[in-house]
Amino acid sequence: MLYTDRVLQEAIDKNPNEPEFHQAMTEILHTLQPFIDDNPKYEKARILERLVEPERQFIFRVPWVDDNGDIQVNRGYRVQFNSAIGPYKGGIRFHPSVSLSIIKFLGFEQIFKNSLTGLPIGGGKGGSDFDPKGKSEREVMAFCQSFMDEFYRYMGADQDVPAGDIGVGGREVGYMFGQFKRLTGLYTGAFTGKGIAYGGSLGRTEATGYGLVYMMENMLSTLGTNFSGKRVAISGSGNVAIYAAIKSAQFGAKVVTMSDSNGYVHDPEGIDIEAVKEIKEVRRGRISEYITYRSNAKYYENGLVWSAPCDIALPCATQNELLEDGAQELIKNGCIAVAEGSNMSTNLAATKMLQNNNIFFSPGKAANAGGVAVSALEMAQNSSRVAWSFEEVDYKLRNIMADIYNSSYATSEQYGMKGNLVAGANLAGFKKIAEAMLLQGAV
Ligand code: NDP
Ligand code: 2IT
Repeated sequence: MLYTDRVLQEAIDKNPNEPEFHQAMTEILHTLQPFIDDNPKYEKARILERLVEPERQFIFRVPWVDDNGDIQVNRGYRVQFNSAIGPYKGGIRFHPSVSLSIIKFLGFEQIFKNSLTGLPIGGGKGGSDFDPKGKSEREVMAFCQSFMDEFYRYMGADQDVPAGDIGVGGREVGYMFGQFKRLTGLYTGAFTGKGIAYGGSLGRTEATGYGLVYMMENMLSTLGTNFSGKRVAISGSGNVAIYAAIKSAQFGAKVVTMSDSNGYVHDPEGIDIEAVKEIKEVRRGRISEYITYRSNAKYYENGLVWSAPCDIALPCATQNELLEDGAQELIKNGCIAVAEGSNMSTNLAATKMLQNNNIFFSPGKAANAGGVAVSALEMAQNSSRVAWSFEEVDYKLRNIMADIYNSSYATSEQYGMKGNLVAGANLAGFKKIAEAMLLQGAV
């Protein structure tokens, strides 16, 4: 049995009931096979066995008092997956679907993504099954403070540096950082995605969405084209989706769809992003409200956002949101390129369908790495007590995304899979981590 297959089977057997983690491991370990075959030193050093086992993981109780005076209990998670190249780094997700499996898949992907950025950050992820939707400001604050009452002892600027993800934006980061500071008495860069008023980096809010579009810019350039005049289908209407839409429009494209968990809007004239920002960022409303802003737009409940004709697709909502049926629609409509804003937007079958039909595809760990990359720049600014301009951060981000694209593309070519960015990104990310693990001995 091949080394990768054996490790994968053992990890699946050891961690039953973790389907998302199995999915993420399967994709990565399968693409690592050619490289591992050439380098028996990795098997000898049990690198894969060590990679699939988190360094440690915490599951904790998060009790808080709601506005009726009742006590609510949620479950908190933090998986500190791998610190071979830097302190654990990765977001915190608040969503009712959060489970250990989801946090482990995200943490596992984060190891490779963070390695690809070229910056010194290890991999981790956390979250809770808490649902911020419909909660009052006070309830969200009470929850965030209770989450930190437990988690603060395991994190720190040189230890584990969380940030946002689904359901965790500037507001939640502010409440969590405030509580961390109160509990530890330390004003350090222990969190990223902070407000600009208290140590955040300019450009972090925009970074994931802008970075995603910079990745696509490189992909389109290889295809001999650019964003100008293209129709872009975007899913989601949160942080990543909104800034991907803004940058796509700045590059001359027309964003034709956006969505949330209830449905999607199709505006063939081009989405009015200011309207989406007002609905989502100011009022915390639903995307269905968009049609009150634009009479030409249509709202579809329960429909498949990928059925709207487009040239470029940017899934920016959540895992497994673009499966075989969505891929089929994109192929049918002549889409030329897909880049994942969300982590693991597609499954393996859908990815293969896209690739086999000549749709240029970038996996999330390359395409959405701009967010964590600017988080690492926020850490650098915090530790040197300086603040860079928006232009400086954006310039660095654009270069980092070009570097990630170039190294993923070059690695795919080196291993005879030219243009397969899934293989290229996994291999390029892996090489650096494995090297760091080998140099540090059996730890
Ligand atoms: P937000 O919470 O800001 O937005 C999430 C969006 O996705 C919302 O529109 C939400 O709709 C939708 N969504 C969430 N869960 C589901 C679901 N189960 N089904 C359908 N729609 C859903 O999160 P972000 O924009 O920050 O994150 C989006 C994706 O990008 C995630 O996969 C995240 O891991 C990834 N990512 C985020 C980074 C960041 O810096 N924020 C960095 C790299 C990746 P609704 O409001 O109805 O829930
Ligand atoms: O998935 C991700 O890369 C994030 N949610 C951002 C992580 C970070 O630490 O900025």
